[in-house]
Amino acid sequence: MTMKKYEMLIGGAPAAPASCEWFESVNPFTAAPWAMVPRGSKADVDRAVAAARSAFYCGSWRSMTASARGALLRRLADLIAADAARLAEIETRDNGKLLAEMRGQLNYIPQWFYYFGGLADKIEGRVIPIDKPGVFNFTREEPLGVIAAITPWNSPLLLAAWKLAPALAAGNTVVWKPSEFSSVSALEFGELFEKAGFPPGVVNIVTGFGNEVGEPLVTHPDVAKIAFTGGDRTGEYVYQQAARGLKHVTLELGGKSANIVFDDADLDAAVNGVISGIFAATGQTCIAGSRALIHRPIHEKFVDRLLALARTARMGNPLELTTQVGPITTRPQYEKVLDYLRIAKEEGAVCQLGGSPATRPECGSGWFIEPTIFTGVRPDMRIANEEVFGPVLSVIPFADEEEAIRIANGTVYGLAAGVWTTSMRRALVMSERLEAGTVWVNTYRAVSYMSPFGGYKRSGIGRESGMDAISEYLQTKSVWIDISGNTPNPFVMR
Ligand code: TXE
Repeated sequence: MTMKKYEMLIGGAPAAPASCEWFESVNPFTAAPWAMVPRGSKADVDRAVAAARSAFYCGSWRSMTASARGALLRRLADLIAADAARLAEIETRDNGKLLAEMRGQLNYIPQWFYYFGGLADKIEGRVIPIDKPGVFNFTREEPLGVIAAITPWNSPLLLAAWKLAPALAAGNTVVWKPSEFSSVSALEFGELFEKAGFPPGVVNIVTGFGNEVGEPLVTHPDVAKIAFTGGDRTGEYVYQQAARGLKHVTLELGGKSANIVFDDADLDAAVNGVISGIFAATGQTCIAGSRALIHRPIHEKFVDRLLALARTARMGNPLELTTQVGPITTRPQYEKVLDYLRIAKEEGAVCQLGGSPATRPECGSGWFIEPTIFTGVRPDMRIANEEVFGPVLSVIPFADEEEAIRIANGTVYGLAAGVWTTSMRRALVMSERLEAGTVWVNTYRAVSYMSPFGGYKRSGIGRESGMDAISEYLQTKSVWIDISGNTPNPFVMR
């Protein structure tokens, strides 16, 4: 079978890479290549940034009314909705996540473009009742310029939508670098911008590797802001590079989120929530509830229930709608998860379930790891502190609220947390004291285009989604107009 050879999107037209090289995109279920992705380089980044810059300063985008911009975003949303099933299948082939999950994401992605499309013409400045007589002072909210959007492989289009929708609504232009492991859906998605009627160069897509495309993009002098989702180590490096150019950044990084179950919880709901928090998406989500903190009085019985439910998980082909746990997306990630299984065992954690590659016949030649549950995990172990990004749950007992908070807040991360309790007081106290950008009470893994999302501590900087996100792509200008008609003393501050 010949594989489709893709092109990038630069200045509104398909673009072959300057390197004339392509690399294979590999299907994690079959471990076989299925598409050819352009290997971009600095030369392509330079072309894409130039196109984005020219679209920002010279093209029709600049002069377009905010309402027309919003209408374009909404038209794009309609096109995504019409194409959702096809794009979802492409994502599953590219990253091995369940088709059911990717369909859910693709059907939901249009909402980001409807929401931010609606917001485009509600970006307003203020008139300041300034303390100085004879002066009129007002503010304007202006776009930043060229935005570099850098996205990972786990939810390729969803995480791109979180950046593109507010960036475009605010009037910026974009160069998007998808993950080298999941670029195909991005390149297919790119075709929709032209169909929706976006002027050429407003959105450009350059594919390739982090060091060959990501880094030249981050350090490009004409890029105003970097909106990045990925690992915290890479995020830290990107932040350092961006600092040299004093660029704006939004960083959405990893997590080691605690799912905390109290003895007064609805245990049916809590078992379900803890299992979905770690095994949905094969644990490959930044918000994975990878630490289950269980109140001592119910620890034993709760672990039994977790094991019973986890044992029923159906693994296999992610394209089958009945599959519940799919493969690990990339070979390096698979090896990383296996490493952590070894580390956890060496540290003395007790493997109650899984702990090895899955050899079930339905897993074929994919990179599968059995859903794994460790008990006897101490908060100081590496398995309790480092992001595994796989189907691996660490269970840690706690005695009371104080200890739960201490353990939950005891890592370098702070992306999300779950609390399971029927006590209103406990829900409020915990949601206040947990150091996390999102706290879910009696639910887990809920996100919306309307609600701000982001991390505390090493989980990130800035917020995506909701009203907070638009200000991440704007800068405020203060305009002063003298209306006094007087000529003031030039030697004193006005
Ligand atoms: O991500 P990277 P990787 C975590 C997870 C995972 C680990 C590594 O723990 O095991 O990160 O995953 C681009 N300049 N998360 O290596 O490297 C890269 O090409 C600019 C959490 O796949 O962070 C890709 O497009 N860009 C996470 C993007 O950065 C660079 C999602 C993310 O890649 C670059 C994914 C550079 N120097 C992994 N180097 C989450 N928060 O959801 C790489 N990139």
